[in-house]
Amino acid sequence: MTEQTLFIVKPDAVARKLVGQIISRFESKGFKILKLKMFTFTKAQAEEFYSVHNTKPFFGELVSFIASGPVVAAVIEGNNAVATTRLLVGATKSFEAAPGSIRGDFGLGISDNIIHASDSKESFEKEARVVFQ
Ligand code: FUP
Repeated sequence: MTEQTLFIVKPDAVARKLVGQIISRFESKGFKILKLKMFTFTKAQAEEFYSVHNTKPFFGELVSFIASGPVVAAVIEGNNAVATTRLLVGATKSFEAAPGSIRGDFGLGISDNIIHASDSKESFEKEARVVFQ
């Protein structure tokens, strides 16, 4: 089923010049890029983006990290986009993520885990609204 989802190349990956390699993985997999934007989150925008986590102990760290430098956000489209993108991204803790996944190949961190991807259609709709207005 054709779906859309959103991913964000996080500040750690932008700083490490991994943007091209990461976007390339989604293109190689067959997804179509519908929207692409480089920007830096304001603190308020980051708090809204991550509002589902606002009771978690790591919320402050999460918000300050995502707002710490430029990110690249994309809306992509393709078959089973939400679940397949999560597979390409890999487990949350990069040091546990499977080799072959983006986090598994490029990172070691938890907050600084290279990439964010929407985890449901509802999350995609909310996150796309926050990022692309
Ligand atoms: P994911 O969907 O894989 O990005 O992971 P979650 O939605 O569970 O977590 C969102 C973000 O919170 C992760 F990208 C990293 C951060 N996080 C922490 O910093 N500490 C934790 O213990 C869990 C998540």
